[in-house]
Amino acid sequence: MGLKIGIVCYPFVGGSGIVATELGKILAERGHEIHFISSSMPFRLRKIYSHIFYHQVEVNAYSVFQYPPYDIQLACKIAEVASREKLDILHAHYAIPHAVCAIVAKSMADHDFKIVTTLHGTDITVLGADPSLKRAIKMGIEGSDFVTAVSRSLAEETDVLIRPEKNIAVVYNFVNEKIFTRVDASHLKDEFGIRPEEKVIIHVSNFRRVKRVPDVVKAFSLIAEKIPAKLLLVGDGPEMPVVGRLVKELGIGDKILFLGRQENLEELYSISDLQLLASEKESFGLAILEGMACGVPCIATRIGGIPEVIDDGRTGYLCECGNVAEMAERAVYLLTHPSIREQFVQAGLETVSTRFSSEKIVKEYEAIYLQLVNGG
Ligand code: GMT
Repeated sequence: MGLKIGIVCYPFVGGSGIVATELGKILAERGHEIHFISSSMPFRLRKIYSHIFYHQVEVNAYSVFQYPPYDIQLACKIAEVASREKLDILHAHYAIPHAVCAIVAKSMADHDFKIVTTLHGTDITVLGADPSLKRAIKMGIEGSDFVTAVSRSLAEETDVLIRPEKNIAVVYNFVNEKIFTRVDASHLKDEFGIRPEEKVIIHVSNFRRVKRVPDVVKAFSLIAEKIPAKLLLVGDGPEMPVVGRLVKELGIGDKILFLGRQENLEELYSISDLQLLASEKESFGLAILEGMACGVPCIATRIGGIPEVIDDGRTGYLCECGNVAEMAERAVYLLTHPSIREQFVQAGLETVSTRFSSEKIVKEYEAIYLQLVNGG
């Protein structure tokens, strides 16, 4: 039975928006009708899909208010779409503001629907630690009909920080294998001036402080002392000036490509040998999975949900947060032992297809929706 599902997410670049968008696309392929409700078009929803609709939340700045009432306008839009389209499910990605807005919308709408909320991390690990927001997060969780977290670690952390009277199920993130697969992008190496003997290391993030991009640069600097290598820095964000200064101080500007925000990441992964992620908070680390699906093992920090994604010593390596020497040592080992790296690549591809495939995970969400709609 095809369901009518509303999806509320942050549409801009970021793991939660990507997961929400890919989920909507695959659900539509499976015969459901999808309604994205967001402030702008989700960035991976580039073309027209017959079963996917997009409803824009208008954010008006009224001179009488100091701040535009975005959350209220989102709640009104959800209520309007749910009533008109007779939504069965509203899937909110993030407890605040989205789950809270969905709850407000439900009380305003003249059609009843079930609320599924997915916790992605920042809503709990950062906002959940703010006492002024805790109550709202708890209300968003407890007022939802079903709550999921993208890793066991995040589910446990939510229990500790928020103490909700609600079970939180783990539904892992997934990767759209139709997009994330190794492609022939070797021409890019020439275009970027990467020599054949140079290993390519990639880091992809939004350059927020929690990502500790300076650690990536420091680890790379140690790696580059041992082997010829280039670092692709993909993304942009508040830490970019700090990163730029560090690169200058270390005198490695000629080995680093600042690529900014990019869309066709599979091409960049396809020319990469290794990924580095040095975050101090990460509920899952979607970039690890996207890289793995393109045959790129990752060395990352042993924090949050990352150990649930990387099998240490089999699909990648885990290092203590801040230990750049350990990260560099592991990287040099993997990059100078091609047969071991290849074993990691194969084990990573298998992990993607068995534990994190789109089919497996989308079916898990589908089962939750059906259970709710059928009164389970
Ligand atoms: O990490 C970010 O800064 C972005 C944030 C988001 O909203 O996309 O990422 C969170 O959700 C992703 C998708 O579930 C996870 O892969 C990221 O690990 C998580 N970020 C954090 O926990 C810091």
